[in-house]
Amino acid sequence: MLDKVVIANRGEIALRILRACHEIGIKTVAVHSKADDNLKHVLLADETVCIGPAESMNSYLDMPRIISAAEVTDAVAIHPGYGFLSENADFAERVESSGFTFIGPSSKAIRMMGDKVSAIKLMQKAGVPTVPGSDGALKDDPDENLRIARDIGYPVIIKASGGGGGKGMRVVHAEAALLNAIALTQAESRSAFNNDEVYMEKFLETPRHIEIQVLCDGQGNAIHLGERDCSMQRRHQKVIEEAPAPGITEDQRNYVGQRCVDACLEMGYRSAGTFEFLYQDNEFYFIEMNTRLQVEHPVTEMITGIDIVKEQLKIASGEKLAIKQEDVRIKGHAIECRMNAEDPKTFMPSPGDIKLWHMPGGPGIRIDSHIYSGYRVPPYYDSMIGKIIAFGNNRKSAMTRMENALKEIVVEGIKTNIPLHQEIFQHSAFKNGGTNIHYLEKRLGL
Ligand code: MV4
Repeated sequence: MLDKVVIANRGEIALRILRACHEIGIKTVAVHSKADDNLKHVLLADETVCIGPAESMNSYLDMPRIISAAEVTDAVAIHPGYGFLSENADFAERVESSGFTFIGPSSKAIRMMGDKVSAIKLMQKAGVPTVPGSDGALKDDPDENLRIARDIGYPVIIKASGGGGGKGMRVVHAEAALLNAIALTQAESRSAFNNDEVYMEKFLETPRHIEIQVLCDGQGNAIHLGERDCSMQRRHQKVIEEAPAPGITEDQRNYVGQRCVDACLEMGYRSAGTFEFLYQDNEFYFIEMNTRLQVEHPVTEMITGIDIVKEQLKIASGEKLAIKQEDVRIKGHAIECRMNAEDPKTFMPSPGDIKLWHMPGGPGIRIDSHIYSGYRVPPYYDSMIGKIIAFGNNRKSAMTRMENALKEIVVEGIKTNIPLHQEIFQHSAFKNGGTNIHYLEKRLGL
């Protein structure tokens, strides 16, 4: 097993990684900014290294400082968490070439999936269903591009190959706007991603966002852990996630899950990963792969009983995956609410002193949070302050437990989005399940 791991992140996920390490006897190094010396995982870590000022650019995003911290503490591996450097192929490569283990996929896999055109090509080769589209990057040929769009049928969407997560996309509703939209998206992505490659897809108007979790050891063993529904979102920020996705049958799950496993084996993928799909009219369409641990991983852990972070650590230490696909049993239902330090109406961040922090409990309630009474939420980072996860034998039970848990929460000193969650749990469309990605923004009148 790994001897000592650098946790190159902050907040709840840094604490989640520390807990997994300590559970299996791995020593931890918390690297943190000057604004973060009171973070819960920093107080609990075996060793700590201050790597720079509050600004992420010179701390959590500073590759040499993080690698130096691993060197001075004699750590053997680095866990990047999510966000920050987690999907930066150059970072993974520098970690590898400095002689440390990157707890995640190879830099090669990160690079290939980071390039959306090459990711889609790989998926098609493995039999993963993709969105009808341009079959690769668009060429500098207006007539051909007009023909491709006409064949697909409007509306279409132009996406930057270097984009993802909502950056560098443009919807085109009619032929008259196509060529200009391509040129604009190219120009934007050249300046934003230093890559002007763009591609075209049929624009799906009312999809759900459903993703498949995979675990692979890079030694020929890969499994999927079923799906999560992440459709409840605002401006590409997920608000509520759940697993399994309402209405998805076991046959659908097995089919699309197995195609994802095939893709992992095809590319020799290692560690945890997530295949993002749009789901509309009973069909799955691959859009992107995330090569990191995700915020919403707990809902999958709750319905499978598998500790995804511990599995990442075991895989990184060279162990073979001990779980076979037939051992993966989906039981019950889990829902996660992301707690943010923000105004529930305006969504403006609300950092500050937490005067009182009281979290719910009881059967089926899990809290993943680094917050404690007396902690000050700094203004420099993401406003997520934790996650409430409710598990039940079925969706109704998980929903009831979450509704009751939300009522138990007391946070004083800052504003949170708990009132927003309470409101969403009153919506009959959400109670019924299966709302699409536009539901929340429409319902909020945005
Ligand atoms: C799409 C789409 C509709 N049709 N692609 C946005 C983020 C990036 N991951 C892909 N995105 C989308 N791609 C086609 N062909 C709609 C979106 C989209 C979206 C997807 C998932 C979750 C939230 C979203 C919000 C707006 C648009």
